[in-house]
This record gives sequence, structure tokens and C-alpha cells, in this order.
Amino acid sequence: MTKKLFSFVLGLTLVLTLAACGSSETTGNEETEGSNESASNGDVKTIRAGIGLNDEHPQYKGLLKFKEIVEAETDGQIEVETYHSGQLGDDRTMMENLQFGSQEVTIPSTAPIANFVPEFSVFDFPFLFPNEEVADEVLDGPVGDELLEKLEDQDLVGLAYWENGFRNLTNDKRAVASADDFDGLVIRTMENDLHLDAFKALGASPTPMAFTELYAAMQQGTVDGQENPFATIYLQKYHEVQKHVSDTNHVYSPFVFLMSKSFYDGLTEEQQEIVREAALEARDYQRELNREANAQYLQDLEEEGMTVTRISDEDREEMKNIVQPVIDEYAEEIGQDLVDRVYEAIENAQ
Ligand code: TK8
Repeated sequence: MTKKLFSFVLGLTLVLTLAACGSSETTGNEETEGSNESASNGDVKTIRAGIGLNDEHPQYKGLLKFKEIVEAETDGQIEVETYHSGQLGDDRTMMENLQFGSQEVTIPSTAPIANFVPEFSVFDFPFLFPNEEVADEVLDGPVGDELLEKLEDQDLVGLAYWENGFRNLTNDKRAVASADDFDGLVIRTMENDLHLDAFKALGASPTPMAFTELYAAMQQGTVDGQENPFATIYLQKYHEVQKHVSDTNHVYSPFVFLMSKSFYDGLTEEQQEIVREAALEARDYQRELNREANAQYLQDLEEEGMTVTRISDEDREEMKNIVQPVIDEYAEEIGQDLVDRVYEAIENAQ
């Protein structure tokens, strides 16, 4: 099916789904007239949940867990439709869909969220989190919550932090072992200014692009490389179009489980509680899946024929020093006070 036709069919499906929801709502209200409580219980509400990654990725498996919990706990009063591989759009588009009310859930990385709430860039500071456990503690703690609350002004509700993971560089030109090797590499970055500036500082020629365009861009050679966690590199089959992978671990990338605020506000209190709990329970499951396979994915990439380059501590330290001025600049922009609280939370978590 062509892309255009596919979007049309999908659009049509959404319209029909909407129509179906509308009519079941009316029926529900008629049946239970006189009782507000059961009137709202009679509605079947549909969550259209879309993500960028494919159905092999732990992100999708986590989403299926969310669906399972919500549908069971609400006795089918809320149903969850899942769309993977950017079927509903790229990260920015899906966030706009949530604001607009034409989609209820998406789970983007923090980097594109920073275009809506700039403070989210703090979690994308290169070499910020030493490991996943510290990241969990900071993100799931007060400073993480503080940022989630800022989403409300954007008509978004942040229910939980999930995990994309530590990002690693791939490219098709050369084995990258040190900062010098970034020279002139055309690297696709996420649509985020901090990422763009950090790669510029390292001497690369970064170009921001939606995730949904990335595979084709590598295949056609419009970019030399990209950076993502091993899970994404392997499960999206980037080894088919990339020769070299380095364990740069340069940024820990969180996901945020987002819900449309207008949809959330329309849920009963009990339903709000259920979707909150489900996003957290599915988060634990998703993080576990993501972590247990991480080392395996790197091995798989080597078996698929990629050259694997291990970055030494000294070389990573040098990369960190090179991007430090960029970090300082963004810290000032975001607000040193918030940034200091993030640093403090990281220290306390260790
Ligand atoms: C998926 C994206 C992706 C991210 C990126 O929608 O864009 O490179 O790492 O996983 O959020």
C-alpha cells in the first residue's frame, strides 16, 4: 500500500472509530438516565495509542501491557488501540494530535518534548546519568514530577517516565573511537537544539530529522549516521544500512508516557487512577525488558556484521569536556536552579 493510501485508510478508520464512540456514548447516557455515576460508566472510551518504534521493541510490548491492564481493570469501559512504527505520525505530530484531541496516548523521547516544554532538555544533557538505576530514582522523584506537571500548560498529561535508554552512535563511514573521529560526519539527530549543538561541538555535521524518516535517509546516504539505543539499532534493522557502531553511551534518553489532557479530564476519577497505575506498572515491565536485552542487542549487531568500537573512559571524558560549554549554555537557558536540583538528585541517588 502506498503511504498516502495508507494514511487515508487509517484516517478513515479513525473517523469511523470516533463515530462509533460517539454513538455508544449516546446509548450509554440514554440507558442510564437519571444516574450520573452509571451514565459515565456506560460509555466505552477509546484510547488511540501511537508510538514511533516497531512492534518488536520493548516500547510496544510495554504499551500492550498498558492495554491489558486498562482493559481488564475497567471491565472494557476503556479500550486501547495500539499503533506502532509511526502509523499515526512522528513524535511531534503525535504530540500535536494529543493537544488537538485526535489521539489519546503517545510515548516520545524527552528530546522532542523539549520543543513544547524547554526544561525537558535537562534530562538530555550529555553524560548526565551514570546508569539506569540513578535515572529511575531522579525521574520517578520530585524533580521528574515537577517537569511532568509543566506539560499541563501544553494540554498534555505526563503519566510516567519509560525508558528509551543510553544512546550509541552508528555510521557508515568509519569506526568512531574518539572525539576526532566525528569530524564531518553527517549525523541525524532528534529534533532538539541541544542535541544539534552538542554534535556540532564535536565536529560533526548534524541534521535534525523525524525518526520516521531515518531509515530511508541512511539507506539513500543523505546521512552518514545516527544515534539510538542498541535495542532500536537492532530491532529497526539499522545494521542493514550502517557499518559501524560505537558504545558512546553519550545520552540517557527517557520516554514520557503522555495522555491528551482533554481526554484525561473526561475520565472518571476511578478511571484516571486506573490509567495512572497502569502506566506505572507497564513502565516497570518495559524498563525490565529494555535492560535485560541491551547487551544481547550489541552482540546481535556484531553478528550481523557491524564493527563494534568500544570507547575508552579517557575518550568519553574528552567528549564530555568538548560538549561542556554547550551544557552550560543550556543550563543557563533552562534555569540554573532547576539544573542544580537535577544534579543534586543525581548525587543523592548514588
Ligand atoms: C521513536 C523516537 C526514537 C528516538 C529518536 O518515536 O527519534 O531517535 O530515539 O526512539 O522517540
